[in-house]
Amino acid sequence: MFIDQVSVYVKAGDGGNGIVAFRREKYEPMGGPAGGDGGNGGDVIFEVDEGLNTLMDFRYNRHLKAKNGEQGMSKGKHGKAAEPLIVPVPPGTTVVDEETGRVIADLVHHQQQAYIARGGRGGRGNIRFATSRNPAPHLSENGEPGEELNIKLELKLIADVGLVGFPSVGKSTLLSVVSAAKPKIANYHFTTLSPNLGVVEAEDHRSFVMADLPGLIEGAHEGIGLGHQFLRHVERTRLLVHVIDMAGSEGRDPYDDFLKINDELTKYDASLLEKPQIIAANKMDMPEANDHLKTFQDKLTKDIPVFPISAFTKEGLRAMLFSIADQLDEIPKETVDTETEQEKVVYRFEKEEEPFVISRDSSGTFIISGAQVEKLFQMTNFNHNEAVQRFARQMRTMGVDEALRKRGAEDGDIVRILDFEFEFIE
Ligand SMILES: Nc1nc2c(ncn2[C@@H]2O[C@H](COP(=O)(O)OP(=O)(O)OP(=O)(O)O)[C@@H](O)[C@H]2O)c(=O)[nH]1
Ligand SMILES: [Mg+2]
Repeated sequence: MFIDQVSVYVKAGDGGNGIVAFRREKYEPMGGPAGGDGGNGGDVIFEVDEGLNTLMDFRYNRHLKAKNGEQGMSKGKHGKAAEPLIVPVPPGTTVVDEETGRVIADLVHHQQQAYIARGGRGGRGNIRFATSRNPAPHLSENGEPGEELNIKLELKLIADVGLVGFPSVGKSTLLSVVSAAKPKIANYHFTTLSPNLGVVEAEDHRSFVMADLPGLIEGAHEGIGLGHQFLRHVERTRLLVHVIDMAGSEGRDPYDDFLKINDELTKYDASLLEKPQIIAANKMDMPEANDHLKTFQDKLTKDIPVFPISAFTKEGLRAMLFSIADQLDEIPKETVDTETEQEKVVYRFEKEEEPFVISRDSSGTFIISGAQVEKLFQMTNFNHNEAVQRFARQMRTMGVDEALRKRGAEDGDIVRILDFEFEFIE
């Protein structure tokens, strides 16, 4: 129901280029091939960190790029492979391919990993192309480009903290000043008709999810007012923040409010009162609030912490948020039930595509596109004639020549792949 969503671009590292080199040692002026392979590019891997509960970090970091592999070196040395980029995500994160809508991964338990984008393979150096017929090849391969894609991350939010209290005590106002949520605020009852969730970040960067619930009144458990339908959201929270209008702006007695709301909660479900509760004594900016607070504290028999605050002036909020974060640290999250704990499918990122597609632009140029040919093209080092010849052979084997001929290509026609143009030669 409540979904935190963010779009992110991911790019795995490109493989390093292989190189063309020859041994040149003292007594061996023109030795054999010695060009090393490029290292593999880094993968982009998501890993569940159970300490996280929001996608907030991604809002400031929408581009995730793994490093490229190193180039091959002379003397047959391989380039170093790049380390994978491991990105922590909160449990419950679903990763969707933005283009196809396909679910790439469902990340559930601690340290579960999923490959989101694969790093490119390192290109081969000329050592690897040596054969008995061509012992000194002037041919190497460029690295394979790393996978790149746009993804959408989705996190189903479960509130850690629920705000309960009478209508108009300032629950929505409170949520609006401690989170980016923009709930409707007004001085009439039942302004809030359905729960609003916001992600709250304490100043030390601990964060939690807070739900602003519709106001409760006497008889809510029997369906009076907006009724009890929202109390089920309260059931799933770990901590209740009982918001009280300490100014008594509507003529009610604050302590009486406190008893009545707790009574409603108990009648709905007695276990609700076992949840840890703190009291947010709100509207302390009003002149009469201080006297009320004293009386309230005198009457309060339960050992519940009271935080005098003003959602208006933001006074007292910092201390309250710290205390909430501290308490949440102590309260375990609902344990994932064993059924969902069982092997979750991790969907791998693979594209099924035509190896190539031929089209023509308005000037009649043939355009060859498609991931597979484009990859071959990018892996070809056109500085070496032998590499160019190899590329031509690969195209022929894939059936590109044949297909071009069928589309009517003739000697001398212009063919383009990416930004590279060449002539078609029968
Ligand atoms: N003086 C003062 N007024 C406040 C404070 N917090 C909220 N208010 C006012 O109280 C009124 C009700 O605020 P809301 O945040 O809509 O109250 P609510 O608890 O969400 O109300 P419902 O959604 O109807 O249950 C608004 O007019 C607010 O401006 C505060 O700290 N001081
Ligand atoms: Mg409200």
